[in-house]
Amino acid sequence: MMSNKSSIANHRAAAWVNEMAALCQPAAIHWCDGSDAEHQTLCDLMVRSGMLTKLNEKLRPGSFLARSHPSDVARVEDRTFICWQTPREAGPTNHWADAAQMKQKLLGLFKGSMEGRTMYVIPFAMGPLNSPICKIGIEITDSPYVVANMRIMTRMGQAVLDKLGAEGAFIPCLHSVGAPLRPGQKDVPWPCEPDPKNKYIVHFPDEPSIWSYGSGYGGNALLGKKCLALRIASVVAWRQGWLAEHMLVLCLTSPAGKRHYLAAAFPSACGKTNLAMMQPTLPGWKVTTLGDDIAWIRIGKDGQLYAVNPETGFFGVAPGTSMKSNPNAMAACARNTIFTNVVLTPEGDVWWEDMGVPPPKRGIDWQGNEWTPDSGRKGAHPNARFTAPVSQCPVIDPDWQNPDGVPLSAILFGGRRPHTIPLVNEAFDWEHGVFLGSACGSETTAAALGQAGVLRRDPFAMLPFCGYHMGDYFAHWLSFTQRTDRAKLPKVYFVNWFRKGADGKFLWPGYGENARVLKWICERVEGAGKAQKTPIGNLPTPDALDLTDLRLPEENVKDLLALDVEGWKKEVADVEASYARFDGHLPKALRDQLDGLKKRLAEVGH
Ligand code: SAT
Ligand code: MN
Repeated sequence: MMSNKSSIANHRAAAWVNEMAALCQPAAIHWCDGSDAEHQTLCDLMVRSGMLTKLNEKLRPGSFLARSHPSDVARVEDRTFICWQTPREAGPTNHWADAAQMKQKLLGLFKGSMEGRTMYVIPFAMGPLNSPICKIGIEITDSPYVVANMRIMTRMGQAVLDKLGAEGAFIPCLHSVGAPLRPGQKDVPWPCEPDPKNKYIVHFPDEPSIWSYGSGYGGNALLGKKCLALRIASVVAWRQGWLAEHMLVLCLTSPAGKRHYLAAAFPSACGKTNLAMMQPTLPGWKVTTLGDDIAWIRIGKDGQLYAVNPETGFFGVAPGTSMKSNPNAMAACARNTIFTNVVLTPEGDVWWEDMGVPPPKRGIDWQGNEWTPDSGRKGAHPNARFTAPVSQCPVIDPDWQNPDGVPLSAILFGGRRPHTIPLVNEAFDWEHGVFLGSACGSETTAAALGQAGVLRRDPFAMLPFCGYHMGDYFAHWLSFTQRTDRAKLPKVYFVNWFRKGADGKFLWPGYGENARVLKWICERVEGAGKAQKTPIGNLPTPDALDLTDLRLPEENVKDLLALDVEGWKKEVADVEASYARFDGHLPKALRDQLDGLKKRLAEVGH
């Protein structure tokens, strides 16, 4: 078999690649070095095969458009498996499968799966290469689209092989789109397994290893991201005493130059990218970005929690991204970007719904069909994405690659909650904060296949990403009071930009105005900032938020900060129902939190 590398220093890596090649039967093997020349060759190849369309070099330099198969547009949570020894270890929120049986199934699926295709070997690192937290993976894939995306999303190529050396350990990640090319068979633009029931995103946490079959899309196929940096890393973190979280990381700098680093967990497609790089409307305040999706958090030498973004790219939702909602994301994806499932304009540029510019009179929609704005159909898929380098974000934080990470002042949880949940709520202490995280709920979005817009409990925004028993995960969070001085732990908040009024309209303008909430959080962290103790947490007093020049009706502010006792009673019942599934694994401290909240609500009810 043809390969561009006859020998590599790491014998385990070489042996594993040979073994997988014997299984998958590719026509050739290509070890990726991550170079510009390699990237160019791969993009040319994909343009020829129809997988990529080159965008207008003047309007969108170095950028491409891909259109996925219509069945392959989002993560497939139903087809995502965690193979622990027993289902108990995976817990009630994961799909468990018996490791031996699943391996047999996968060996059958992967047998000959790369026939007629090139097998790409991608050495990649999550986290800065010089960071103690850095983890190395090797992804084998038959998708050049995956290679091009991994090059943006991770540190990838020769430097990683060098770091791996002869003896270094790596996490094997095997991926195939599951569409072998028989001799003479014509390829399609987006090969994949069209039958959703035949896709498998499988994790073996004990090995650890990742096997992904049948999908070429984002979180299913870029295995460094959700599979390694969240599901597998959450398990490693649990064992080693750190945290792998679905969080953005930002730095908020006050007009006086005081800096606070914040991490925030919201479910997929709930505005993490927008918050991570927002432009504060408050004069003199500045946000700089460290990451928009994943944070690895460790206790530093000084006892504080330090966060590292293990990624190097943004895999952001395109629809809704505009100069108004997120000018920094617009700048980040102005060049060297891969767009997936957006509209192609006649000029060779891209467009999507709520981009803030008029749609082209005609274009090609995400399915490759002629499209006009009055066709009654969406031009871009609601989960259309841009893959853009973090380095292109105009407000990138100078410490975003700091190997030790940045010290967190506060941790925020949030979700899409049209009712009940106030704009911002401060936890009384760490345990109460963990309770708020465990009770996280949100309306579902297009980021995962399935119905959008229904409320589901998504503890810590980790429901699809926690690799072990969620009850044990809660206990792990609670254990941090024993791992460090409680006073050094970040303060915890729950925020909700999505509360609606009786007229169904959002009460809060969101985006850059969210800086007003962040400002209050920083004031609280510093021991100032006015708050009132309520049964659910500390809420800002009516005059505590800086609403200068906001021109928001007073009614809205009142409603946003109102304590909806009846709504909260329902909330408590719903959280209690969601806890039932954790049975013996639910920490007593959280049961106590729930009981305490119930009691406090009952008292105001009288
Ligand atoms: O999982 S993806 O990386 O495709 C995006 C998300 O759902 O957060
Ligand atoms: Mn995400």
